[in-house]
Amino acid sequence: MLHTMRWFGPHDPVSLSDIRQAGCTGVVTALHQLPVGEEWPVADIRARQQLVEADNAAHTSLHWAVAESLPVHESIKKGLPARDTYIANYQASLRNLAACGIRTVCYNFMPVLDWSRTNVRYEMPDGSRALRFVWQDFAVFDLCILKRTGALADYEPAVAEAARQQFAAISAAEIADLTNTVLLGLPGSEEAFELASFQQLLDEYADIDAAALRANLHYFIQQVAPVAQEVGVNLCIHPDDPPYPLLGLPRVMSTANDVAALFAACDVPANGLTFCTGSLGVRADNDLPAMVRQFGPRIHFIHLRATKREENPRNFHEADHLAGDVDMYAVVSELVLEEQRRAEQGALDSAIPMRPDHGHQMLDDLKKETYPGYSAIGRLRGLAELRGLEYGIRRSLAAAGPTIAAPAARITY
Ligand code: DNO
Ligand code: MN
Repeated sequence: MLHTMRWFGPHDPVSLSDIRQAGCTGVVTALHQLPVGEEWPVADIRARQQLVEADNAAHTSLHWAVAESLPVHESIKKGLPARDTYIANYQASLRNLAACGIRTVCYNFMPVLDWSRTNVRYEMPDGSRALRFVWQDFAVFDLCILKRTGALADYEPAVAEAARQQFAAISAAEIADLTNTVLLGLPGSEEAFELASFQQLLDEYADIDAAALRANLHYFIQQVAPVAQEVGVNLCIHPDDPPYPLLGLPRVMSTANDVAALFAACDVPANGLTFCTGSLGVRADNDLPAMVRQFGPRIHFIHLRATKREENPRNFHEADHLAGDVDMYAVVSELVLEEQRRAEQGALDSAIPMRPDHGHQMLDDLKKETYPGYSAIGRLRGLAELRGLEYGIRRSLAAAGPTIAAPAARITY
């Protein structure tokens, strides 16, 4: 695997030097400063690339390996007439990224909100802080703060009642905190929202059910994947996070069937997947090692983290990277085997870019302002554990003998 970390650009409190010292050679970044839907000009891409590479003469080399995310404009998700203009911009951005040598592009197709949590400071038993999603807390936001039209139908009566009681008992500060966590957006989300105008954004999806959203996704991929294929870019959709509908909005990238339908809609290798174990692993009915076997050649990017479901199966928190519900040994073994198959088939570069997706806020970072999920030390710990796991798997596969070809060593210690 190509070890990478996300970098939010010059304002990120985690520096490129930190990322290099964590053991990465790849950087995952995006032109967050550009409005969603605009073409990414070559000059802006090059400028970001130069920042990433600025210190390479003096130190080990870093390069911009993955664009995450090249966001999809809401007009495309809603299937509005304006979508064709935004799709043309998207195609132009893909060509521009390819011209700069950036060949992996991640996106998602979640309506309105990107990833969602209800708590970004959940205390773990060891004192570190994790991200957590609690269905009842989300109901507090939805039913009592936002007061969304039709929300009641989405919650079990007992959850709705408990949410009302909880709302009556919490402080104004806690209400503000929950509102900000949901609406102001988590790192990487391209937009922040205001409570007063939020219902309007949801209303625009009133006539868009899962089938309509899926049709809009398939229309999009049929326009952009052939361009990606032509210019040598691997597109990779990020799964829904969490992988079930929120706020009455449909979600169509949560299961193996969703992925298979996307691939069938435009059957070119460039139409691929970001294999995010933390997102897919929230659903007990997703068999992750089997999904790696099913979609192997189409996995163009990997996010590794572990989520732990709680008593209410819709609740989860982000556990230590190897410690959640997903069998990370099995998943990483399948991914290593996929890379071996690529090497055996003569792929020039069989290493799939991988990043530790989030980490706990811990040690010195507890005293710092950090982007939730993206502090340095927790991700460094996660990457170190994952590299160790990968290394052990590679060594034991090599020791198993010539029936399984050992790939060229990717990790040097
Ligand atoms: C969730 C987060 C998100 C994700 C984007 C991809 O797992 O890492 O920022 O990367 O939604 O488009
Ligand atoms: Mn992810």
